[in-house]
Amino acid sequence: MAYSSWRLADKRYLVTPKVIRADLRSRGFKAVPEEVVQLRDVEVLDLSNNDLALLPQQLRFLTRLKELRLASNKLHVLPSVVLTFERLVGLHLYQNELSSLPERFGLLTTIRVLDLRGNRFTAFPSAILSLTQLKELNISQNKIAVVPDNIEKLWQLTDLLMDHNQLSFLPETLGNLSQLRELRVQGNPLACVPECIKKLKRLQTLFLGNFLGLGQEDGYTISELPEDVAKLNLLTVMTVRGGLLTSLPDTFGTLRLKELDFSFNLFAVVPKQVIEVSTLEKLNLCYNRLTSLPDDVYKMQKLKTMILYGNEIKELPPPVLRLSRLVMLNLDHNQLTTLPDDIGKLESLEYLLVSGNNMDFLPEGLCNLKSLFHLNISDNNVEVLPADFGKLPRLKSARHLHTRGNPLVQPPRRVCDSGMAAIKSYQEQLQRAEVVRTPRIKLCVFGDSLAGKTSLVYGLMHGKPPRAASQTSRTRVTKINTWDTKMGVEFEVYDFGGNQLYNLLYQHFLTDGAVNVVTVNMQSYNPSRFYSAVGYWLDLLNARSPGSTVLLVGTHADKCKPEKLRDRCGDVQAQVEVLQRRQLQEAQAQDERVDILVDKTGKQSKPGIKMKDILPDWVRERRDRAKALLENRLEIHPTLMTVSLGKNIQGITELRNELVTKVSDIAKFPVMRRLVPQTWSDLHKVLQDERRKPRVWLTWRECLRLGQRVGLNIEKLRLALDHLQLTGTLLRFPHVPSLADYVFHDPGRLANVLREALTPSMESVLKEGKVRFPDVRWNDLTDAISVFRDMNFLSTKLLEGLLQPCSSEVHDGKALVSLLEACELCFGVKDDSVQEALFASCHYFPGYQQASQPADLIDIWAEELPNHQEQLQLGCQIRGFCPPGLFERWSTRVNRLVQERRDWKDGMVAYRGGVPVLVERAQDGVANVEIVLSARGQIKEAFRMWNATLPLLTHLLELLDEWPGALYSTYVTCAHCLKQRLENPYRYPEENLHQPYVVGMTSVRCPRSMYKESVSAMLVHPQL
Ligand SMILES: Nc1nc2c(ncn2[C@@H]2O[C@H](COP(=O)(O)OP(=O)(O)OP(=O)(O)O)[C@@H](O)[C@H]2O)c(=O)[nH]1
Ligand SMILES: [Mg+2]
Repeated sequence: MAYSSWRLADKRYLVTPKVIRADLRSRGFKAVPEEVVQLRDVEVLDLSNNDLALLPQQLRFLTRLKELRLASNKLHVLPSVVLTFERLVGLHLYQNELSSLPERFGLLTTIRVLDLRGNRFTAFPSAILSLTQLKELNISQNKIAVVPDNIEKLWQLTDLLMDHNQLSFLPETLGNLSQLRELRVQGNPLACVPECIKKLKRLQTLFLGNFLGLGQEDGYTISELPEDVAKLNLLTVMTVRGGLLTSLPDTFGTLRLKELDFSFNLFAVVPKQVIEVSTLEKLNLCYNRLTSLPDDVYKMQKLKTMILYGNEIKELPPPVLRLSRLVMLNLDHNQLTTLPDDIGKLESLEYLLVSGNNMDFLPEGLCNLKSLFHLNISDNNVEVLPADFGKLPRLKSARHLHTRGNPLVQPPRRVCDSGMAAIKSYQEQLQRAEVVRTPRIKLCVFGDSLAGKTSLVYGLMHGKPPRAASQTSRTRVTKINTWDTKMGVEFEVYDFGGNQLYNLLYQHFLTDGAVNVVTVNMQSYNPSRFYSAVGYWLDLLNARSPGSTVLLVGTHADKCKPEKLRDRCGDVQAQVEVLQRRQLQEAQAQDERVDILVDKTGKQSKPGIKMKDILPDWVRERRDRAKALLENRLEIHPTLMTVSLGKNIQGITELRNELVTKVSDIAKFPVMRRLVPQTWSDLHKVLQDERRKPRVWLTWRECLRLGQRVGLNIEKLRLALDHLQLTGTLLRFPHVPSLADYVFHDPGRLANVLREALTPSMESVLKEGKVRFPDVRWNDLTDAISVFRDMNFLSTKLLEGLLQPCSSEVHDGKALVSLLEACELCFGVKDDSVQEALFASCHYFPGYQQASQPADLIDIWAEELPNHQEQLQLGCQIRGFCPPGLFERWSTRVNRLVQERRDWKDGMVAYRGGVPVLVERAQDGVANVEIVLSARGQIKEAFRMWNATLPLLTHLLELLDEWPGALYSTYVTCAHCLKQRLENPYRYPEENLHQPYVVGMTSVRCPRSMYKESVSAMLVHPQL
């Protein structure tokens, strides 16, 4: 019977004297109460945590006593009555002031457990050595300097705990304690790992190291572990805290440890031997010098606890996310700036501690940690919690969420402090709210140079013609204005410059969902100029966003006589009709071609399976694209509206009304909804605020952060950004790999950067040379300009200088150059042999190149195909209209895939994988463009030739994908015809490109030779 609720006032114990266990802890006893003597049956007497300095002699009547607990009292000497307990098995004397034990103590030979922790022993009490039954001895936290040799007399010891003493060595005889399961000698000034431990074959737990654990360091000395450690094959727990370890013996990985603590050592990487310990469940590497985690960390598949606080880890690499059993991850006080997006993969994670890092952002993925129970993000720079944070299913209690020391604004601090329920309801409320807003829509104004675009925009916005020349000076790239019509809609007007050079850039500014105006100067119009003045823009729009709405506007009406104006308007309209018919026919023809392709490639339909289900993916994509194009025709307003913006203004009111009517169709312009989620409207506001800062773009991560601030999770953020893209307020390119990280929240700034690069003003460079390039000599500057003019290589330093007007602290010249590279306008070329900084690094802009094919190509590409070689030729035919800038952008994109390239306006020769490759662009007929890629080599090199050409073609097709209205097909030219130099060589259609070569394929007959000759299948079907 236990008697733990004893109150002295209540003397019931006298009535029930059969007390076996008496719990008299923490009663403030200065002396043992007399009544205790009467507990004759007591076997366990716990008097811990009182103020006892003595025990009464009468206690000797407690003759059944087996366990006496006297911890945390004031004993200076062992009370002599203790020596009378002949049955004593356990004696707990820890936290007293004992400094010695009487010799007679050795007579208590029944003792098995003796705890003398935290006393004042300066020498090992020799009386203990007589306790031959002793199994567990704890003499930690004393000042013992020597363990006697005859410790081996305690041959039954299983647990020997001697942490935090002053032992500088251990006797060899300790190795004879063959029953020892646990040995702790942590916090002693041991110079090395004691030799004797290798003999302790039964050892399961070993604590070494010099760390005192109280913020004190006692001269770390253990700098290596002996090879022998690996022989302790029953060892499951090992601690070497506070050493100088940087590496481990090779055999360490063979240990079958479950817990390993190497905290406070000097490891700079997680040793591979630790990762090899596949049984490990708990790993503590806190306060080492880790800066990262190795990729094979995932191999520790049993790991449940990983403690890494106090290192210098900057990021969590993806392999960590494969530790599927991880329950506790402690990364407090490292240098993390964020957590991986897919941290949610750690399905078992319950404890995540990341306080004291540099995180200013938490990924949405955090909300997928479905087991998360405890989170500490204190002392970071987090302003915003992920939008679904409140939905974390197990993180319910405020006690387990620590957010202090963060500048939280969303949800605000007071909400965060109120706990998860408050956070959840705050976030839900945010999602539900909607606001009424004036809708905004993107309006693009196109037209020839000087067609009157800027004047028209001015007229629309101000209701009067522009007076000052400065109001209509030549538009460079695009100028963006917000125009409030006061008729329930605002337009974000993109007024494009008419200069042909800017054609390269349209792909960055044209997006779906805009309303478009094509202006034509009626004063200078004549029928032969139709295509450049009007047709080109209609083809451009049809290629980029088929189905978009277009209004045609004739400007300079005041400069035309009425009948001339009527004739010219009539001609424009008639030619527009012809062009639309042509576009329709092309779309139909494409559809028919794809139908044939579907027939050819669709496998035999089986009963119950529709043909479309068994088409190859690429054919299905082609078919969907052709059908979509057929359905989405440009919607061109039937009459050409004329305006005058001379001295008097005319036609503007009608045009304004027409524009407002056009966009009021909500089915066609869904952005016209007046009611939008509050969060979208808030996002718009914060993005507008960002425009005040000198930034050209936001990174995707910054955008996620802003999204979180207004309560948008990643999916909803994407929807909101799509909406803002439709309204013309921002631009982003999630499908262009190099640009996926950029969000252009202020497209005008992007236009400025592109303008500086594309129409570089060398005059201003020369004029401001001293200011912009203080460390460049005048002559070098003029040389660099000549190199650019003659060879199109623009010194990177010069380019950075050109971009200076757009640069800021946030985006310096280098960052802006990277932006140009990401826009695929140019690529860097380095020449290591050149010393001068001005010439060592250059940028090449394919868009500037005007030179024709150089005469001296023969060295690389002989005019005639050498006899022993074959030519593999792949082609892409783009019909009707070729997207502007396509070839130039492709040329930039493939730069990293080729070596030793030489370029001219319509081509390039280079090596890829040692194979020479020739690429040529040719205009075929009026509007068809062919891009042809050829490689040469022997037939046995067919694999290399495919590898040299096919990836280049794939990149071209990827770029074409951005133009849903572009019509194209690919082919493989017959190598037989090429070899024979036949005119109009046969083209094997594109399905061949999708049918890889397999060994055993027979050769392919050449149709041009009336099927008499043949060509190796290796040159028709790709070798992959
Ligand atoms: N009389 C008359 N002059 C016009 C009209 N529209 C434009 N202009 C003049 O034509 C010139 C060119 O006009 P802009 O509006 O700058 O032409 P733009 O199309 O913007 O030119 P870029 O931006 O260089 O491509 C200016 O001098 C205008 O004043 C018009 O309807 N009547
Ligand atoms: Mg203009």
